[in-house]
Amino acid sequence: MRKALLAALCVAAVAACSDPEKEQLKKTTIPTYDKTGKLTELTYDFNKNGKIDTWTQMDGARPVLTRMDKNEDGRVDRWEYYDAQAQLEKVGFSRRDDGKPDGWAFAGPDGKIQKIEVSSFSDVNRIDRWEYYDASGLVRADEDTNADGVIDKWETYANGAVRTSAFDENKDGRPDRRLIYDGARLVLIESEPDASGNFTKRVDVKQ
Ligand SMILES: [Ca+2]
Ligand SMILES: [Ca+2]
Ligand SMILES: [Ca+2]
Repeated sequence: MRKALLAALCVAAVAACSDPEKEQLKKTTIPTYDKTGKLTELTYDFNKNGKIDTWTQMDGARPVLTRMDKNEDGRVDRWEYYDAQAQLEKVGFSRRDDGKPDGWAFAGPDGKIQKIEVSSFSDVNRIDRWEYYDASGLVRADEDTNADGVIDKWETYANGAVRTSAFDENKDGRPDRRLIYDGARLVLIESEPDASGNFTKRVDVKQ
């Protein structure tokens, strides 16, 4: 997006574009200013088909939030949030594709996804699932399944498949039961944790 924004910002100055290209860019790059003359929004045609698909909320020269309709179906499907230093902070997406963000991806220093926050309420202030990633992909997910603000489900993943899944069943904030998988196969059920949280009961699942 930074590239798109830069292109948009220097639309008047760019000499490298051909004239029709420049004309189209001019038509789809529409600035909006408030009463004091401060730039508040800038549009852009990201896929260069002549139709505006990107709207960036601006605080003067600083981008705040970019909304994109990448497939141009009339519903926003990508949100880019910038911090006070105009650095990309997180990218929102809509798993339901209903025009509202319900997941937010955070990148690590290498640019790869490090964490995804998910809200089943499509509300950035009501996150109920936290996914953690490393180079191999998803490694861990914590979830608040009953929306009481306390995590009650913990999963670990290996090679894209769930490895362990632990549940808090008596609402004390600690896991009471843990299911161990081998591939997609449930192999072990642990339960009855002692005071320090170690499971005292183990049941092998016979196949
Ligand atoms: Ca477009
Ligand atoms: Ca869309
Ligand atoms: Ca909970």
